[in-house]
Amino acid sequence: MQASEANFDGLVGPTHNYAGLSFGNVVSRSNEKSVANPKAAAKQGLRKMKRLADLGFVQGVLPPLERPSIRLLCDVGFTGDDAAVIARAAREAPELLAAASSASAMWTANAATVSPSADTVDGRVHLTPANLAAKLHRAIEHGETRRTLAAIFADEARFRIHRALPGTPALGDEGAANHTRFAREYGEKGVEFFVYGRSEYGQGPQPQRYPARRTLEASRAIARLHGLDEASTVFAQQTPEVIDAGVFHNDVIAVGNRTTLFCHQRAFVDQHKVYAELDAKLRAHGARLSTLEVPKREVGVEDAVSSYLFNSQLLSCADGTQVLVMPQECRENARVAAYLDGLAARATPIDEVLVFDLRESMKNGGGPACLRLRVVLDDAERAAVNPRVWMNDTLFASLDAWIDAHYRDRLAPADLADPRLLDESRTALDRLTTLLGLGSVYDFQR
Ligand code: SUG
Repeated sequence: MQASEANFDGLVGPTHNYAGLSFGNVVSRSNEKSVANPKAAAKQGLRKMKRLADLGFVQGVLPPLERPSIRLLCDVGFTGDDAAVIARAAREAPELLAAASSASAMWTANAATVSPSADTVDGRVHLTPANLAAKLHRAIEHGETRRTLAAIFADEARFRIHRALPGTPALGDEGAANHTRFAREYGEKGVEFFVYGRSEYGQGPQPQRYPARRTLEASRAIARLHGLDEASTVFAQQTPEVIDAGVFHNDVIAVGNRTTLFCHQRAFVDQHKVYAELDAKLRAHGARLSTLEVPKREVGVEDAVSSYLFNSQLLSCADGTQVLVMPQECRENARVAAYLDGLAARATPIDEVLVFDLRESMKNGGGPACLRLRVVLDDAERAAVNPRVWMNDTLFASLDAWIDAHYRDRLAPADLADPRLLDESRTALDRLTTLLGLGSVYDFQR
């Protein structure tokens, strides 16, 4: 069956700010309390979507969630009307108000884990929203995410949307950021690769400094829920040292596409065994793994974390060549730039690079690959997706104007106490549901 990979990028929400909420995400912590520009952030993301759509890639958009989350603030005991809830939270628990206000749903690589229909036992596309249990501001996403996914992938004969796993450390799930799928052709059965930071019940090394957000147990649970078979799944552990160096998700140190794995030399425990298992399982489907490993003497783990080289998107063009979609920080790091120059001179699975300015998201530790959720779809499945979310000239123009109309160009931590931000955000999202034909997905619309 003919299939292609669609990338669904998260539209950056109107409350984008730098609150330092993610211990272990060293880049975002270093920008804590700096002033954000939500309008610029949303436009940077939108321009990436537009350019990739213009180049012929299948590009969709996922909406932001309702923030600040009055629901969270009420759940932790603040009462009164919305303005009173915000005012009391700002006074008594500004960190909870910050968690309730994060625009973190923009990083849709964490929205869900997705298995294409070619891999699953019932022949449907399976999506499991990630519980994101490691961080409060992210743990409140999955219920709303599930609702928006259901509005976009509504056809239950083709799409199965699970509930998130129970939100507890043993089952910490970070979604597609720790999942890659390899296959000769998108529409053929492939090998699904789950990368975890630690095991709750098994033995094994653990990071010492920063938390490992995803567990082996969560990975196995997703594989079971999606009906994947043992012969076509591989589970690998992230090197604990790289987590301690700021690699809080696997997509900060590795990216895969079709039969290519592009990764750092220190990405996985028993790295060569991991390659061998992937290759062996791919062979059963008539494919071979092609690994492009970056040696640490050329690019250190710190360079990978500060440049986000591996948080690039690796995309297949219609002619079979592959492009690496990277953030401009890669050009600004001398070692990474030198590596990339060397790459251009060699025959590798990467044929071209495209560079984007995603500075606002990058300062929170979110690069090109964090901003997208990959969904492999065959032609019939693609036709069953809500058609209004596909990026094209018309949608670009209307979203660009919508951002101009509703977004601030400056948001400092103290501004989160401003009750007008809630009204502005709701007005924007209400309009957005019309633009994207989503119906009433938000609490405030119900
Ligand atoms: O979960 N940053 C996000 C970045 C997520 C990146 N996603 C992938 N690697 N796929 C996180 O750490 C920072 C928000 C703040 O501090 O304001 C934040 O949540």
